[in-house]
Amino acid sequence: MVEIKAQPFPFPLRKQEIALVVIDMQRDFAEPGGFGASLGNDVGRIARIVPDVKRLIQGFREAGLKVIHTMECHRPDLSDLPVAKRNRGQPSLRIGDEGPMGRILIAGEPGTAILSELAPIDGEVVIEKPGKGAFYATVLGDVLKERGITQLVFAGVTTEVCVQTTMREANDRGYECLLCEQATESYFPEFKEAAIAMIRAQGAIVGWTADIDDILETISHA
Ligand code: C5J
Repeated sequence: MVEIKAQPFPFPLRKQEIALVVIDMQRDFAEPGGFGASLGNDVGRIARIVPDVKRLIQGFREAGLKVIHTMECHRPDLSDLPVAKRNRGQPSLRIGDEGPMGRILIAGEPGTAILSELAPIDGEVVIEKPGKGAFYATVLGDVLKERGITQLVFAGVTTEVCVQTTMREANDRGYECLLCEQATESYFPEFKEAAIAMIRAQGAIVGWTADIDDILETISHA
């Protein structure tokens, strides 16, 4: 059996059944003027992981493996935006408001787009999701089933919000989940560290975590 070196123990790779899920690498979370910045966050932290996320995506593509992208966004008429989500917190701009990159977190707006360096290529699935978890109110579960995917490697942002929520949703649905430590980030370094510790605690209760080079090395030779 081929294994990826991981924590808390090696991840048993089934190459025909694995896909990379890149969560919400959108301008709204990584660039000034977007949703993340409107909440007072240092978006530079997110921009810094772009080269590693790109390397991971490239490695999956070169190994002939599937890459799935997600985007947190809402319909222009806000019909899929719960009032409680729109009203939460005290941001300088709320979801749906006009910002410097268009309407915040609205499908089709420039700021909602995936960062150009990480843009999906033809044939890659893009899941638009109204929630933090990528399974809620989307076709992700059907897409994975149709393609025979049972193992998911995760990258993207933010570690403790959309990445961790989606990993927990996937884990409850029976997927084996592996988080790439260098290809995920939080606005809060201590939250990233805590999320990684929580995920792999108690014998990988939510999933495994691994170094990018160990993942890339193993999938390229499997
Ligand atoms: C947040 C996300 N943090 N993609 N979204 O609101 O993690």
